[in-house]
Amino acid sequence: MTNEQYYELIRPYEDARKLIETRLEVLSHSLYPGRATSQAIHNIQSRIKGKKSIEEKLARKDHTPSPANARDFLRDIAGIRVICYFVEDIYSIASKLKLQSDLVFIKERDYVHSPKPNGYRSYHLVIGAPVYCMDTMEYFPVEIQFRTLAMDFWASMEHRICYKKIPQNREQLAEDFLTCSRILEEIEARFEGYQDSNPEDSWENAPPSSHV
Ligand code: 0O2
Repeated sequence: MTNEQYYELIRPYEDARKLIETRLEVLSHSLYPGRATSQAIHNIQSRIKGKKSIEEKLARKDHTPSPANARDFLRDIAGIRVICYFVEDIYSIASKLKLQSDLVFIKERDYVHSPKPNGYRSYHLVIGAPVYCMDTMEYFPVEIQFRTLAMDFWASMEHRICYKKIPQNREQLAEDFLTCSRILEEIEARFEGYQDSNPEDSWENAPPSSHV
């Protein structure tokens, strides 16, 4: 794939990425009306897959690295990572996004309910976003990875240290990462218990004359 072909390939994916990111931002501050300071999302990161990374992924899937194959076989050229506070936020946002009638559902993988054997937890949703160009419209896939802060901490460290690598003392490391994943899940559940213990900004508890 030449550089020119790559830049032409990614243009509509960039438009699709922006569209979905804006939808997520709006959902984040409108999801819990009445909880003035409680946004569901801690932060959003996004990226367009680089040329080398596209070519390597196509090679791993036994396809030649052409723009046509990238369009046909890759669903994560546009990627968004949504870091939430609580597991409940992940499902609330994802379900609201799936209800938006101009978007199309492509696929999901729920590694929160069913973690991968290595301890990886995340909820992946691939959504088709409409991109209009002159008289035509086409859907482009955007992969959204929903994680809590704890899931993201684990996945970022695992990506850095183990993912797609063959580190020394591999078995011990795998065991340690699995243990850490479980510990983080427990810590996350503990924080979930504190979730409703600070209701000072809830409308229900505000005195009649207060202004927020
Ligand atoms: P990178 O380097 O992050 O871009 P696919 O592989 O996308 O064709 P599949 O099976 O649907 O097909 O993928 P899945 O399971 O939804 O995973 C896709 C992405 O999730 C990966 O992208 C990673 O970003 C992340 N992921 C999946 N498993 C793990 C894991 O065990 N550890 C970590 N840290 N991340 C994981 P890429 O393209 O593989 O990698």
